[in-house]
This record gives sequence, C-alpha cells and structure tokens, in this order.
Amino acid sequence: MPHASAPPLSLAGPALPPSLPFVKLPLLPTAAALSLAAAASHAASIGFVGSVENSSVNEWRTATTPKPLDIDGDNIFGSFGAVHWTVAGLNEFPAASASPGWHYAGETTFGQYRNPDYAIIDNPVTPGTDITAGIGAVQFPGTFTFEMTGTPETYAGRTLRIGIMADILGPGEWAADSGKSYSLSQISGGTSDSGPITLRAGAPGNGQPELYFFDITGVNPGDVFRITAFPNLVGFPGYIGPVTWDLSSPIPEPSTSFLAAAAASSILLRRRRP
Ligand SMILES: [Ca+2]
Ligand SMILES: [Ca+2]
Repeated sequence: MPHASAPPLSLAGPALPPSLPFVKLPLLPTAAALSLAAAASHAASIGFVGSVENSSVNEWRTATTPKPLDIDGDNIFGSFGAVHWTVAGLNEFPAASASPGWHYAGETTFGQYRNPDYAIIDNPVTPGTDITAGIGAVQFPGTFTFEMTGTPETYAGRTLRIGIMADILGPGEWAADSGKSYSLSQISGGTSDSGPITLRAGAPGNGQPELYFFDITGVNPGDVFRITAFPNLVGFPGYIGPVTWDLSSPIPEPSTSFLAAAAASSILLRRRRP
C-alpha cells in the first residue's frame, strides 16, 4: 500500500479472517419501488450532530457510563442496531424485512480487520467483556451501504441517530491516520447528504476512539444510506470502526397535541366559570 513515510500499515498486514455473519442478500426490487413511492410523500433529511471522544466510546455498551448524545436515553450506543466488524451485526435483517433494524447492502473495502493492537472496546455480544475494535469500509474511499428495515410505524415521528467510530488503529498507524473525513448520504429513497465531516480537525489519531453522530429524520423503511470514509492525501485509506443506530422516542402527532391542548383549555375555561 503506498504511503509517504510511515512504517508498513497493518491495514494491509496480517488480519483475522473475516467472520462477520452478515446476510448478504440482493436488494429486492419491491423494496426500492416502495421506498421511491414513500419518498414522494416525505424524503429523509440528514444532518451532522457532533462527536464525542472519551471513555464512553470504549464503553459504548455499558449503560452505567453516561452518554448525553445517546438519543434514546438508555446510555447504550447502538440500541436499535450495531456493527462490530468481524464480530457481529446486531438487529441485522434481510432486505425489505418488516423487523425494525438494518440490512447490510454492500461495502467497498479491502476487507474487514481486527488486529491485536487496535483500541479496546465493549464486546456487544458478551456484555461486560472487552474486545478489540474492528474496521470495515477500508478503501480509497471506503463505503458501507445499508438499508433501514421495519414498517412506516417504526420511524414515524422519530429521529434515527447513526454513530460511526474512528481512531481505533494501533499506535504505529496513529500518525498516518490524519486528514480524514466521513460523510453520510442517502442513495435510495432520497438524495440528502451530510457532506464530508472532518475527523479530529484533521489531526492524527491518539488511540482514544471517537464517535461521530448523524441524525436522519423522515426515514422510510427501504431507504438506503451510505457511509463514506475518505482517505487522506498521504495515501492512507479511509476506514470506519463500529457503527451504531439509535432511534428517538416518537414526537406526538400534531393532531394529538392539539386535541390534548384543546381539552386542557376547555377544562380551564370550565373551572373559571362560576
Ligand atoms: Ca441507546
Ligand atoms: Ca482520538
């Protein structure tokens, strides 16, 4: 792998054999047709929320570690779904499934890796234990494409928050892991795009992983989104660490709020009368 001055990158070196139990089914035409029809009524909108860089990232599955950016409030990142490359896909379903979660629709990558000197994080499969973080979407750029599954009721009035982990490589690669950025874009059912979000203001890695959060509103089941991990200018590929999905509580329907307010005001009016 070409690079400027750093020692050989372990991204191209020995790696554990990929063992991710992803169900790689082709997208069903019906799913795309349904999502296009739904997009006519309301398209999804993507925005960057912010990032966190502290031990709550390593302890992403530990509920006793506070996580202000966890949109569902259970202090676990990835309550609605999670990827731990080479380890597990949580709440992963076939394309067009009615089960609430996500579907692996594709990846542009040299492979999925989890090397022994990578950052230590919670193991989502066996809570309370640790494991090295894994990486996917390793390319120039790398991409990870996924479809949201479930029913319209799954997403109605809710915000979907996606977290992408960065800075999980070994010490020998921190210096080269600079000038990176991520983007999140919709590729089926809409065209919203966050644009590139710079990681660590362009600084090298330091071994403390970060999570970068993006919100999507107006999600329809069958919508397909893509994370892009851009490479840097010194020949180091893009990559992504674990990915998390969390879903907010539903916002009350306007009609329900109006009726509740109307009922409350009518009670007040009655009380004011003698
Ligand atoms: Ca959560
Ligand atoms: Ca860091």
